[in-house]
Amino acid sequence: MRTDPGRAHYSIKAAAVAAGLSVETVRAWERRHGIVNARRDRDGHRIYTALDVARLRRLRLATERGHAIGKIAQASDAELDRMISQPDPNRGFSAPAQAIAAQILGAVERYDIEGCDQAIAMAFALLPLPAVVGEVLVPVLREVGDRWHQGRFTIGQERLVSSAVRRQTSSVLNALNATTKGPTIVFATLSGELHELGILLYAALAASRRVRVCYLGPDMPPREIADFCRHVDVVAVAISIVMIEDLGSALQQLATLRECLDPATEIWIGGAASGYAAPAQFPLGSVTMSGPSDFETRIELFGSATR
Ligand code: B12
Repeated sequence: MRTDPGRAHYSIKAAAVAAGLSVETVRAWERRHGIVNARRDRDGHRIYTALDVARLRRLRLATERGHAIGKIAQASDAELDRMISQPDPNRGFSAPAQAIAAQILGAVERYDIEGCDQAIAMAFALLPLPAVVGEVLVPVLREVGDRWHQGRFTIGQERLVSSAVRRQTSSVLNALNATTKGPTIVFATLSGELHELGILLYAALAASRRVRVCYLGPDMPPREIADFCRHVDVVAVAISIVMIEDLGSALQQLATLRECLDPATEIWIGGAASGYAAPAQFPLGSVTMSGPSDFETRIELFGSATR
């Protein structure tokens, strides 16, 4: 099953929420800058396609990087993607986060297992969870990956840090999840995708927002995920796609997942490789998330619908 990206099916409210904007902003951008050409339904209300939503989201991300909407309103999607992929000049990580990240990397350089564990524990103890994820662990994991790729870190050093991150994030997730009841979001990666830390960190973020989380982990066949969801009160399945080479397989598996899941269950998709697929390649009922702000918006919506 495939999304028809040209089919208009979002109201202005749904489109604004999905793009991370307010309805007023969408209206003002349309009026002043003609950003998308929304069609009208029989009652005269604006309706938006998945392509419109993707464009609105790109425009939002570019404006968050300091580009004036008037200057970028007519930019192509490829130009907007280039703007979005530049390092964010407004995003200064806090000094404590930077110091802890440096401490973790120093410990890994020295093969200091306890030092690495202590520095990660310090991040969880001292910083709010979004900062632990966004300012410490993700940058550290990316740096470790780059050093491994350049031959400056061994596989053992990569394992040292990734297993410490997995252990400590899992225990934070379990503690947060212990008292939360209600509809659940399932987190997993598909068959063949072994990179689980992105989805684990996002599971912890969701649990910290008082959402019940079920973490199934990596390498899950789509039919098994769907089977699990039939036994639990699941509202969304969050999937991470990291390996670009495996994107084709991931898209096929997502189609299978969609076929087997209850149509009301959303599929949330993130991870480094997910941005390489066009919106039309994802099945109907999927929500692609380019970063923490999309995720937080969705969690907020989900929370307000179930509270
Ligand atoms: C740890 C690691 C591993 C571990 C994973 C252990 C584990 N338990 O997860 C192991 C050893 C298994 C591994 C194996 C491999 N790896 Co590796 N690995 C990494 C490393 C260092 C960290 C991965 C990670 O956790 N990243 C940090 C996460 C937190 O970032 P992220 O995935 O981009 O996700 C972010 C967002 O996208 C978001 N997110 C992610 N998912 C989702 C989902 C939703 C719904 C939402 C809302 C958000 C979201 O969360 C994150 C925070 O913003 C990366 C380096 C890197 N740059 O990431 C390489 C890296 C991903 N690996 C790489 C490679 C090449 C491999 C191997 C092929 C190596 C090999 N020759 O065997 C295998 C492939 C295994 C497989 N089939 O999956 C490459 C991938 C390049 C590519 N082609 O895409 C990287 C980038 C390293 C590099 N610089 O070359 N790896």
